[in-house]
Amino acid sequence: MAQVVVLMGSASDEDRVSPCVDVLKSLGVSCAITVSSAHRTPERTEELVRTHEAQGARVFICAAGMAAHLAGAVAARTTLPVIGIPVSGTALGGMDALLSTVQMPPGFPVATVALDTAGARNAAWLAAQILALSDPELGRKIAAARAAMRADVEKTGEALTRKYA
Ligand code: RP5
Repeated sequence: MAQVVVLMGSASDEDRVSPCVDVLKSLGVSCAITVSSAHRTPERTEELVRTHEAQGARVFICAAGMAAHLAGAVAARTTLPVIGIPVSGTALGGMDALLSTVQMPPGFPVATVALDTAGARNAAWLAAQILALSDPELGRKIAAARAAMRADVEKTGEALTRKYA
């Protein structure tokens, strides 16, 4: 059973989305990842939502570029939280995907993160934080990871200070 389901609109999105899976795995969160398009495979998208929800998935993460309707299409079919990652790469620089993902009608939210890999990482962190509401051990892992990030900033900051002293 996957706690988090990661869908992307095309295999061409993979490089931008894969850091999401790395973060989920580092936190021990089980996930399933596949390709489905809101436009090219609407029936597959619907079936994936139905199947994973029935199997106990708790959060969907959806990444897409261009007219990025995948997250919205999933949000229309589930009451589970849906996180959207807009993918860049078009002449519009990703603004098309950002607006398509974020501008959902009231009642059907998509928690939209930043574009591309930065957003992919935060989608995983946000999904983990949602799961941690009912999983204190996961909450402790998230807190420990943040402590490590703080320590790293302090260490690199001090190294930089020494370099220019
Ligand atoms: C979107 O169209 C996909 O998410 C991808 O970002 C973009 C281009 O898809 P391909 O033509 O590369 O398959 O639906």
